[in-house]
Amino acid sequence: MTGEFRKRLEEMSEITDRRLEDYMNGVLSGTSGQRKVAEAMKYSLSAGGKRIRPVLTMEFCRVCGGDPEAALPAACALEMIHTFSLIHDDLPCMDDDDMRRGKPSCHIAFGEPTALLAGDALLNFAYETVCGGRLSAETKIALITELTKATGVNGMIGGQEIDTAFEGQMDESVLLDMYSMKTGALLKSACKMGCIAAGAGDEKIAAAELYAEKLGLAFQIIDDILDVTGDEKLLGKPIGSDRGNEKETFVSLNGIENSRKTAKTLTDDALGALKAFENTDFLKELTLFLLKREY
Ligand code: GRG
Repeated sequence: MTGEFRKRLEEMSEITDRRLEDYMNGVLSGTSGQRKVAEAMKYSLSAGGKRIRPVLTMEFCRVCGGDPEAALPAACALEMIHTFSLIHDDLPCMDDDDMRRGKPSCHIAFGEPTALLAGDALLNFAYETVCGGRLSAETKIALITELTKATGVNGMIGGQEIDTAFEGQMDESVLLDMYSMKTGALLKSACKMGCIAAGAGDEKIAAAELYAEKLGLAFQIIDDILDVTGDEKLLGKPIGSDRGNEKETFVSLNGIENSRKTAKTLTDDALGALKAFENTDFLKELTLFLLKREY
């Protein structure tokens, strides 16, 4: 990992953090009786996290010739939806996890009803955020269409339903479909929304989609590996918690070494899809960073 890459990654993540803070301060300034839910939104959103989705959006916008700043509202909206999914995922009715991003989960800090509402409010505020900013109305509609599809019943929420409701032993093809929906759909949107914000054509959008499909699966397989081998302090949550001990993961079906090999192959495929773009040094390093990540 070059120093230049790390510096830019930090810069982009700080730009996202600052804008998210501005949005949350705006939300807080208009509250009275509902202040607790706004505080819960801000608490979970500012608890850290790698900010991978916003970075992907801004970077795909840049490699498509757009201004990453114009994609920032969309990038922040993705982080809001991601954070909403983590808040709900930690609830007792889902994975029932007490720690997230190194801090007590939202429902531990604010109580279950407020955590549920904070997730709902972040989801709604994400769409309000995409409606702001300086892109054309047509581009904003394209961005919102992409985001709703990725989040909805045939995307992240559908993937979560398969994960929680599936009975019996999950075979690999069902597991991979579930991963593509639960984790992959939002990552795919992050890449595609960067292209859309830049006004890119169908060919570029299709290449971003292919890149993200491969990256999304590699990302979730690495997540499974870290859930077995990771360091709880670095991960900010207990290991062994992601899908519950009794559920299949890519690692439980294939073992750690084979899972690492598959993640590497998927990463190589993702790198191949970047050939459709120019100036991809940062994206290449990011793709490799995600393969080797420890958190
Ligand atoms: C509407 C009821 C309702 C639920 C929403 C809960 C849910 C649907 C979806 C859960 C999706 C989920 C938790 C997917 C896991 C994806 C994943 C690998 C998360 C970790 O992402 P990182 O590593 O996390 O980017 P940080 O903390 O770095 O942002």
